[in-house]
Amino acid sequence: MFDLKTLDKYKPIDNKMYQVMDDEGKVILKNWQQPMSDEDLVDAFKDLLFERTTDQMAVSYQRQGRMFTYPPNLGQEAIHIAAGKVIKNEDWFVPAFRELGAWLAKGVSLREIFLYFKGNEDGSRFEQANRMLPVSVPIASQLVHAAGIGFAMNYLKEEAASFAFVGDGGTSEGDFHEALNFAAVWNAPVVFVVQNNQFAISVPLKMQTRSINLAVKGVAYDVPSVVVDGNDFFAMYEVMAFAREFVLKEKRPFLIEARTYRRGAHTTSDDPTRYRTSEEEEMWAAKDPAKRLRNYLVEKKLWNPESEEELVKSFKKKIDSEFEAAEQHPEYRVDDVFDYMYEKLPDELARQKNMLKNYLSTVGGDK
Ligand SMILES: Cc1ncc(C[n+]2csc(CCOP(=O)(O)OP(=O)(O)O)c2C)c(N)n1
Ligand SMILES: [Mg+2]
Repeated sequence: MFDLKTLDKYKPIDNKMYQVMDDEGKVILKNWQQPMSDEDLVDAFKDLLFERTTDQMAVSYQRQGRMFTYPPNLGQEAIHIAAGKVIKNEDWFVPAFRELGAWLAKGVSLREIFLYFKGNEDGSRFEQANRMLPVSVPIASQLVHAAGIGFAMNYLKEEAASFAFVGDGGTSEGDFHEALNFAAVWNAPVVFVVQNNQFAISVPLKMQTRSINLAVKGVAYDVPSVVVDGNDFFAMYEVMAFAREFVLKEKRPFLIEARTYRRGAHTTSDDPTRYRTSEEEEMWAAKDPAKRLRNYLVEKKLWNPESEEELVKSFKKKIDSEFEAAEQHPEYRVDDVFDYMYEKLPDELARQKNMLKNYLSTVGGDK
């Protein structure tokens, strides 16, 4: 179990990484106890497979020209499933954009996810997800929202944490530093989760920072922090659960660096073969989070890998029908883009609206 003593042993300045399983799914800690029931663990693995299947299908929908863009999650799923198991209904979820499994756990529907990446703002409604913010496209800007929410939770004396996600690239933005500082000064119960997937589009981590790691960035702000193996479901689950308790009890933020690898492209518009080697990709494929958890379950006789194909088939059916429902959804209209901010549209925006409508009428776009 990850506790205060463990936190003390994994000081970011020593650059140690908290890990429970090795790359083959064998537990490497002494006197370690499984942190959840066998049943919950099998559920977690099914959730992971569901995320992976959805992700693969989303990439192929985009390739078929049925969706505008999509940021693949392949390889980062353990972080998302662990977060999904820890974040409670009353907690706030402040997303980046690459946390699919955690979104689903919070109650975002597949249909909304597909609508969003089809460019339809109805996909940001998150109707069944309590206390979930929409994606904030400017990188790291969501972190200041999370800090403000944490401040509010503390002020209102609510027992609710704010979970905020960001990538390694996002830690170079001013907003990251402002949010950490603000959250620490104002006793905000915020869990900052950095998914360090080694790249910000084509920029590798070594060109992103001279810091020894990303967790160490919490030290100067007095934000306790730790580096965790982001491909190790147990390590992620334990640290997420610890962090939630910690921020609520101590009334201060916590920073997690989840070390992982983006196995797919940045988005479907990117070609990673232009900036990374197949050796590196293979090295990380060997640390795959699904493989490690599957091996652990098989070893404990909790999982029959032969049943997986049927399960994935049933997932695919469900995902396909949700995608088809998203395709039937009414298109977003140009008027919807312009009509809700001002009572009377300013001249410049009126000009832009006309220009866009004229353009769309020539290409047959606006409905
Ligand atoms: C302020 C800002 N600058 C640039 C971009 C374009 N952009 C979108 S994603 C991205 C890289 C983000 O990298 P990282 O934070 O590591 O997250 P990852 O994509 O790896 O999950 C960039 C530069 C943006 N959305 N916002
Ligand atoms: Mg990144």
